[in-house]
Amino acid sequence: VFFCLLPNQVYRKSVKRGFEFTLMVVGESGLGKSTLINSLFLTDMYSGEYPGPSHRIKKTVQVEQSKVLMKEGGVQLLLTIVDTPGFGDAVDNSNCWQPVIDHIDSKFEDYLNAESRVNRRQMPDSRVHCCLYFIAPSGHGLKPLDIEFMKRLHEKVNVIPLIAKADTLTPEECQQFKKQIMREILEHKIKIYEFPEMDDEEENKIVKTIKDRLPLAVVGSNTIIEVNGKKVRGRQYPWGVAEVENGDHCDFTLLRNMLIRTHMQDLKDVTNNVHYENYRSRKLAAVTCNGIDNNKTKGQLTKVDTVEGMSPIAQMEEERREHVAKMKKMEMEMEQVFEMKVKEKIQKLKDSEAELQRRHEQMKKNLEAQHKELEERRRQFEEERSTWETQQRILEQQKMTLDKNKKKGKIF
Ligand SMILES: Nc1nc2c(ncn2[C@@H]2O[C@H](COP(=O)(O)OP(=O)(O)OP(=O)(O)O)[C@@H](O)[C@H]2O)c(=O)[nH]1
Ligand SMILES: [Mg+2]
Repeated sequence: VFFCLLPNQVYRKSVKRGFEFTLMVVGESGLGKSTLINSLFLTDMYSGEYPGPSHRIKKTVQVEQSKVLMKEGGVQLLLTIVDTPGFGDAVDNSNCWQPVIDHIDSKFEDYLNAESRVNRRQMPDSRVHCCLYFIAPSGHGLKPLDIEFMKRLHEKVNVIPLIAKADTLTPEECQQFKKQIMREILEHKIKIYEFPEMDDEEENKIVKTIKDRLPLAVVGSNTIIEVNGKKVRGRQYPWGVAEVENGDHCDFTLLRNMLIRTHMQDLKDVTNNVHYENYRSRKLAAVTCNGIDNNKTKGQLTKVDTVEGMSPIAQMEEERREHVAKMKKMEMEMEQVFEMKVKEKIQKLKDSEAELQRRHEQMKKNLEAQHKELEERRRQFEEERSTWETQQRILEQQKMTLDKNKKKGKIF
């Protein structure tokens, strides 16, 4: 309902591609995780009475994903909610975080694989962008299991701590409890999600409010109750109603607005730039630090073949030397080929020059021969002509003599 108010630039991008966001809930069993995500985003609600056993939310026994498509003013938000089974109720709670950690890692892995594919234009992002960590409203601070669990999560995902079932604490108790938890988080160096400063002054006020109220205290309910003629989500008690969306009763509305309105993009950015990068470099470290530090890189990280008895540094140095030698050899070969080619070309040019010369000579000779022949024919012709002219002259003279004699009448 609120993400139509996302910053303009983000908004335009989201209109085009739709928005993908994944939210995870983690915490001890029975703290109302499933109920809260239902209250936050899912629509199944029961009006009136408290739902009968068949309608109640069942205990979550495995990691479950549900998707909700939200639309508002043309913007699509595909929200993935990861519900995880609560822990702490088994006799042995060691490794109870494993299914959760595995899920987060597997989503990073999917993304890494998608990234190395050629066509990267339509990359689905199913990485977990935010993890709501539920703390029991005990009033006595964090349990060792909480500390351990959050420490395993904080390098992998944005952790936002919540006080579950805040309606079970009085406002004063709740205040005290919040302070104590923040002290312990600091003391144990648990890195929870840091709310960034915003450009907008209005939003900065919200950020300050959130920071002051951490960990956010929440109440979940799937029941609609009428309060002063208005239908609200709440929990009915003999002494009154705890209203889910009432800012005086808990921080539910603050949490929801923060998630889908003001901080969704930053949660995604931090996931990509910090947690995912960490995952990638851890993977890379497992590949490059193969030999030396197997203790640190055990687990799902893959070990790469090493040369027997060689330290990684020496191996890298060796590889570098091999590479340099290979390049030198290639360079030399290329130079040789080049020289040969140049020689060939020069020879070809020389050949064709000689050929041209030869043809030139031939043509010259031909011309000279033709010239000589013409001269010869000309000379012959001149000779013939002069012979003919001489004959002609003799004939003329003979004729003239004949004519003279005719006139004299001497003949006949
Ligand atoms: N008082 C109170 N009770 C709540 C609240 N939210 C949920 N509950 C109740 O707590 C019980 C457990 O709720 P679930 O939502 O199933 O708890 P969960 O954390 O998902 O439990 P697991 O799946 O076992 O981890 C139910 O009876 C809920 O009605 C709350 O905010 N206040
Ligand atoms: Mg559950």
